[in-house]
Amino acid sequence: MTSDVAPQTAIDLLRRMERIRLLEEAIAERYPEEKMRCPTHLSTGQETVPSAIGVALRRDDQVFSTHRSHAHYVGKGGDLGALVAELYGKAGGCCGGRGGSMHLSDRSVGFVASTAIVANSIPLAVGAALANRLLGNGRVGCALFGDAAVEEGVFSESVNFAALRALPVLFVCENNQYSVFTHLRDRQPAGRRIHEMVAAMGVRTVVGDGNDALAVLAAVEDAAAHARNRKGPVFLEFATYRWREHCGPFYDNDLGYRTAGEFEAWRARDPVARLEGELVSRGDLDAAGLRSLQESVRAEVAAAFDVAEASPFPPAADAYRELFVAQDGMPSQGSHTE
Ligand SMILES: Cc1ncc(C[n+]2csc(CCOP(=O)(O)OP(=O)(O)O)c2C)c(N)n1
Ligand SMILES: [Mg+2]
Repeated sequence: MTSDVAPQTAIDLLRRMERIRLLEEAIAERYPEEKMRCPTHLSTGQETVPSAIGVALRRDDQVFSTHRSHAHYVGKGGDLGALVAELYGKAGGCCGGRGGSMHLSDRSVGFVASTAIVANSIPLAVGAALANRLLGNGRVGCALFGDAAVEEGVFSESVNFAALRALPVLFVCENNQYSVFTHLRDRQPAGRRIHEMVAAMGVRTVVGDGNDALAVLAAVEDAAAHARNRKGPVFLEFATYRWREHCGPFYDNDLGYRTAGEFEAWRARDPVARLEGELVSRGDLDAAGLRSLQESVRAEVAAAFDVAEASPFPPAADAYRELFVAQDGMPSQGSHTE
């Protein structure tokens, strides 16, 4: 029940959503400075699911992400300075400035990897879940992905194996209806509902409104308990909407692949504003408390850009470090010239 969410938990959820919103808006604003030289896929409008994952999962549960990775990292508790420095290609980035926007990794918060190839981190989450089961460590693996990922073969293979072995893994689909410019209706047969397709594979499924943050949190908490209690994987599908262009800082409603009316209808259901209103009406925050939360997040975002600006670029020789694993299983420390 969403009303059961404790005030501190609800405020934690809102703080994560504000972090994503304000950070992504700052990235969009500062992108034209050309200090962030990697492509960026922003999640403005899609703040709910990554934040709920971060609140519901344990710090050592492992999240695997996609091209749209910033929000997933921030939601899981990632360091804002380490993220922005990574976008700047600086040594202080979470991957030493060598990964960029789509290749984030930070094991200290259970954010194992993000990759740019649609669906290819899904089997990694299943592999982590298999290891967790064998090690008996009680951790849950979690794959976050978009609606297009379910069209890749490896998605079905991963779900099948996880179902067969009842692995502790969550498959979390942020269904924003689009794969770049192409709507679901042009990619999948009429009448298909993704969660029904997955349910037919023998997996517990949940479908929900991705703009209803408290309901999303309740669903993820329930799913995580299910997976952790050895009851098997859960597939969760949440309806959401990307406000900005697929890749980059701008709006692209002028391109014609979606209508301004559709965009406005989703923007009117702003998930951040909705949760703000709910917490005030629940009495978890008053207007002053909300303002001070927003101000503290604004300060965190500004500090993150300061960290990125102040961090040095990595030395050129670092480009070759840790690319290969030697026979002893340790990362190679030397340069590789092949
Ligand atoms: C295997 C593969 N095919 C195509 C692409 C090009 N591509 C990058 S993102 C993307 C759209 C993915 O859509 P979705 O999974 O719904 O995520 P969203 O961008 O909507 O968050 C595509 C087709 C890719 N990176 N990998
Ligand atoms: Mg999509």
